[in-house]
Amino acid sequence: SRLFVRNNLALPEPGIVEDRGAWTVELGGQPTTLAALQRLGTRSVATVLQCSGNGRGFFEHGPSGSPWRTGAAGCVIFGGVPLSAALASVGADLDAPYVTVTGGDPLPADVAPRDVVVERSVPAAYALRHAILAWELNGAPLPRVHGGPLRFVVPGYFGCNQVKWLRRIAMTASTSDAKIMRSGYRFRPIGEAGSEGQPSMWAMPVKSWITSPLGIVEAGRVVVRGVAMGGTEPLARVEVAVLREGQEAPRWAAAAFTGPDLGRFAWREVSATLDLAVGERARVVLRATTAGGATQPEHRRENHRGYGHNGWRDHGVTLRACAPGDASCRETE
Ligand SMILES: Nc1nc2c(c(=O)[nH]1)N[C@H]1C(S)=C(S)[C@@H](COP(=O)(O)O)O[C@H]1N2
Ligand SMILES: [Mo]
Repeated sequence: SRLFVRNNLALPEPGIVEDRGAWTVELGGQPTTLAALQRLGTRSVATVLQCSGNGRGFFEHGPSGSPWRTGAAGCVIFGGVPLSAALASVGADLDAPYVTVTGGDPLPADVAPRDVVVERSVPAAYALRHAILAWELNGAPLPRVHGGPLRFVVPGYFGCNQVKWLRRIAMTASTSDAKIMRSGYRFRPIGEAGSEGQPSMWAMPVKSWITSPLGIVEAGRVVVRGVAMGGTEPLARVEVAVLREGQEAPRWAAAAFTGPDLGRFAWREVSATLDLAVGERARVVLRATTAGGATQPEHRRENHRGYGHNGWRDHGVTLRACAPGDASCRETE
């Protein structure tokens, strides 16, 4: 219930989830129903769902779109049928470089459909290994706002590829010519228009951030908690550093994994303890590294839409330690 919601168009009407089993989806040119897909069995996957614009609020050039800092992400468990099994059940030819996926958003009447339709393409080799067609979220029927009755889920990829109200899946020779794929969700220099030559927002990079505390703390031993994700790779380690007044260079120490390991696409809760003296102000930062050796960069990579920020410096928090029992300890900054 606390998961962010992001829609490019209007939300489909409530009736969309009234008769879930009758929902139709075209697979490799053949129509099938959700009821038929559900007879193929259920597999679940824990994954981070994160908008490309999560962290946009840290960019200084004022990119358009919601200025998210860390709110446009959550870790959830989706349940459904593997894409490969669904395509095999209708005898679809799997030999194509891309999987192209179309959402069932209501399209405004006054705009060219290809300019607004939510249709994304992802590399077939990756999707056939990991993607599922999901009808469950955390063990319950997928809510309408999150794409119910049926949604495409490609774990480890950015949110824009997790197409809701799934209507069509096709194996394609090239990526979709829909605007959202052709020029949307492109990692591009500030001021430059989107085009096919620029990287599409597909795989998520390694990232972490602090979730608590976020401001004033009681001096003494402070437990800092956060989350860390490897994107498409398992995590190897997470480190913490305390930057005291005037200190720029971090001295990294190991943070501990505290939450369960729900697989490489999930995030993991981490914690670290530090000591702060009364009146001290310190910047606390986290840095995650994957098993493959990918590590968070210090800084964001500037880009027009403020996408893909995984820099460790911006994602730190500034803590101020007050005397235990002091009234100011109950304030927040
Ligand atoms: N059909 C459809 N699917 C969609 C979108 C959309 O507008 N329409 N938005 C995408 C974007 S940009 C994100 S970040 C995620 C957000 O998923 P959520 O709303 O379930 O959190 O859905 C993706 N799937
Ligand atoms: Mo997004």
